[in-house]
Amino acid sequence: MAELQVVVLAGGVGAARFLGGLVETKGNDSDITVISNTADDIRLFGLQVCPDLDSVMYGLGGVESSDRGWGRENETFNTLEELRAYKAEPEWFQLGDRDIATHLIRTQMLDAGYSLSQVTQALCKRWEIPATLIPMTNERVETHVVVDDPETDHVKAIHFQEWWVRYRASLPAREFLTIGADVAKPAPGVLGAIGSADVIILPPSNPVVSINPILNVPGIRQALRLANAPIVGVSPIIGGEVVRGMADKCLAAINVAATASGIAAYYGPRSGDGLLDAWIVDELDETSVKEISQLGIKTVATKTLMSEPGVSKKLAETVLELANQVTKAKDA
Ligand code: FO1
Repeated sequence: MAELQVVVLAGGVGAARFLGGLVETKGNDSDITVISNTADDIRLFGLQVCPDLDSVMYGLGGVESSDRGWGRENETFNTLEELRAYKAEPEWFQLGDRDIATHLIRTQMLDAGYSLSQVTQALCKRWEIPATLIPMTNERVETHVVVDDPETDHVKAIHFQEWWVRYRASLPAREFLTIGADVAKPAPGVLGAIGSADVIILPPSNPVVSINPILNVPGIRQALRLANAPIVGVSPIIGGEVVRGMADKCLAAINVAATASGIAAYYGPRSGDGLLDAWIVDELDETSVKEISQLGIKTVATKTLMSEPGVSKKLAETVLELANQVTKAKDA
């Protein structure tokens, strides 16, 4: 039997955890392509840091820090201490010693003329990850957040990482700008993977700053809309609350309710001008199933809290089962 072609759009820790479950359930008889957000990327101390690519790489490599949700396990911070002793800016972002090695190699290869896709492929070789990880684009795209400067009260745009890490999303966001996206091209392999997929998954990632930048790269949203494969999403909300991070602050800025149904409506049904064929909500949000189904999105409720053992595998099974049902219904 031909391998199942699975495409996952990824950003951050929720995607990395989901992918762990997907590999557990389908690792040997599927071909998984992960298209990662790169708009969180930032150059610091001369190093190109790619948080979402690294979350997936470390997560599937089994070396991520599960406490922090980013960076490496068994990490030390000696270089950071030295940088701080020199009063090197910025002081609000932490880089671990092991993690720095990844950024050093990435930056060296980029500066030597390799594309981000080529560099990512080279880095992933070390970890033997059971998926193909590709950046959404090889061009520079960054999320900037428009805020009122707390010092001057003037409006200014700051890098997403400064808003997220330095200010813990406490400055009300007026707008999110995906700088560079309008002139970016999808990285090689992105459109082909979407076109030949059997299943496309939006894992429980932040819709505004993780998934939206991917959709903003010209050609990607359209390829998703035209794909033969069903698109199944997982809600990042549990019991009416964001699971981790500060996604509610991002959603508020674009006037989307931080609820399972608010986010489903934001992505929209594929039968309209949106993306979703199916949507999985947490069992605590079961009351929203009817309302979301009425939008034309096949919806089921199940356990989605992936810090509990076995849940990510079960969730991945539910996603694949739902995709299968959508495909069968379409073919009937
Ligand atoms: N998140 C933090 O809250 N504080 C940090 O100092 C920090 C450093 C960091 C370094 C490398 C990396 O790959 C990720 C890092 N993150 C840190 C996580 C990152 O800010 C994000 O959570 C995302 O970009 C959102 O997905």
